[in-house]
This record gives sequence, C-alpha cells and structure tokens, in this order.
Amino acid sequence: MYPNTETHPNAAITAHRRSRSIRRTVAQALAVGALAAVSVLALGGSAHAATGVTVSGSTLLVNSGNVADRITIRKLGTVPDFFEVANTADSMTAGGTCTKITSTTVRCPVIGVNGIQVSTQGGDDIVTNSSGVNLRGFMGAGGDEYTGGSGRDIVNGDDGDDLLRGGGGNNDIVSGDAGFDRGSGGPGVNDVCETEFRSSTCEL
Ligand SMILES: [Ca+2]
Ligand SMILES: [Ca+2]
Ligand SMILES: [Ca+2]
Repeated sequence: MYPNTETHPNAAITAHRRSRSIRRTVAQALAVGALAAVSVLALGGSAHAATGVTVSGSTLLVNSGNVADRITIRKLGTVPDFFEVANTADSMTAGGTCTKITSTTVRCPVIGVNGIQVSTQGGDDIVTNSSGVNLRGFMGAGGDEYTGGSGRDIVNGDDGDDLLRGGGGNNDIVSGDAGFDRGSGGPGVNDVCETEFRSSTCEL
C-alpha cells in the first residue's frame, strides 16, 4: 500500500506530497520554457526573417533563411573599397560597419576583412562570389548552385542535387554531401571536388 517505505504511513504521505511538489515544479519549468520559446519566435527566431549582412572580426558574414536566395558578392570602388552583397530574392538587414543601400543591397567596408562566410539554409539557392576574397559557404538543403571567384572557395552543398563551381584560384574545395552533385574546380590547381560528377578541372 505504501511503496518504497516500511515505516510509518505518514512517511509515505510526506513522500507523496514531495513527489507531487516536484511534479508541479517540473510542470512550471516546462511552461516557462514554452513561453521563452514563443518569445524567441516573436523576436525573429522563426524560420525566416531577412538576409543579414555584417562584419564580425575579419569576416564578412551573410546569413539567409529558408527562401530561394539569389545572392551575389562583389568588391567595388577604389579608396575606400567596399563589398556589395545583393540578394534579389529577399529583404536585407545591415549590421556592424555595413550599410543598407537598397532593400536588396548592403555594402560593407573591405578594410580589415580577409574572408567571407555565407549560409543560405533551405531553398534552391544561387550564390556567386565575384569578390576574389576567400569564402566558406554552407548552402543548406535544396538544389543549390554556387560559383566561386579567384579566391579560395570552400563550399558545402548539403542535401539536394547541387552544382558547385570553385571558379578561379587554387585549392578550392567543393563538397556535395547528400544528393547527386556536380563539381568543377575551375582554373587553378589542387582543386578538390567531393561530388558524384567531377569535371576535368577537379585535380584532386
Ligand atoms: Ca539551400
Ligand atoms: Ca575559387
Ligand atoms: Ca548535395
């Protein structure tokens, strides 16, 4: 009748009350957690907000959500030079030293930046790096298309049938991940294509 106790029945009642109290505390904690999750979603933590462009340390960061992005990255100007990031398929936000030029264009000073990181998540994305600066790309799920520039491009296609081009420069690495992926190294040497189809420009 009183499991886990061989003493006075009151001990069982006390244990039962303690157990009920713990259950109530857990339930309250879960409720608070659920509210916190709702708040995060309300603040923009949903599946998609806008394409964010900012500079963190020496890296230009481009992060988009689950839409079919059309992103190009260029380097323009003379003094001072700046990056221009455009996504014609999405609205954009500018952080750090970057400035929003139009609803689909953001510019960031080149000074102090020696690398680019792009993450496009889900959707059939198209990304072109015409900047000549080294780039690490994470294309996310979907049938994505990436075209690299004269810098070193290291790109992962993730799920979906992707087309990944390293472009000019040496030591590009294009990795298709799941799906039937096609890779090319472009001009330059020592390009690595971890893809189902490899063009003759993949040296490794
Ligand atoms: Ca994608
Ligand atoms: Ca390249
Ligand atoms: Ca893939």
